[in-house]
Amino acid sequence: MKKIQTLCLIYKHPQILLGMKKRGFGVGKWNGYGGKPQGDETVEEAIKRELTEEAGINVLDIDKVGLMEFYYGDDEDYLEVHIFKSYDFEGEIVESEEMKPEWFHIDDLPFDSMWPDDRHWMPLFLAGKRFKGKFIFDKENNILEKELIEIDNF
Ligand code: 6OG
Repeated sequence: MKKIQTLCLIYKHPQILLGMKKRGFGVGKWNGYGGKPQGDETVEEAIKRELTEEAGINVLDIDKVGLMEFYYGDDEDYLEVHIFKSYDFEGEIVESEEMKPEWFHIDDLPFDSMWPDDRHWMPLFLAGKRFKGKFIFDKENNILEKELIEIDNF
């Protein structure tokens, strides 16, 4: 079964905001902010809410840049992750129970402590491209298969 998820990276050149996931899925990894839509929320509404709940900020612009499918081990479910970029927000970034925020220089991203797919699509993200992909992971979260293509638009 498909599970929809959202992910947003705030980009203030030359830095990107990541959060250390403090609990749940992906704990101990640096990642963008995000989560699943609730009720009949759109992915755009969901990502805005998650950024408010998890970082205490209100994003002023969001642009969908990526659409990824992730398959894990022999899990029957797979994730469809909608990836967004935001350049602007209002409010003061705060640490939450879920995420510890930190700005990283784009030349010094902590890929060793991020999901292994990120190092593949991040160059496209940073170059302002849009992309679609599919990654299959084994039980240790190593990449077994990957597809990644640049697209013009969604
Ligand atoms: P909660 O279910 O805890 O949010 N996510 C991934 N992010 C990246 N960069 N790579 C992956 O590759 C991912 N799989 C899931 C989506 C989970 C958050 O983790 C993201 C959500 O933002 C496998 O609410």
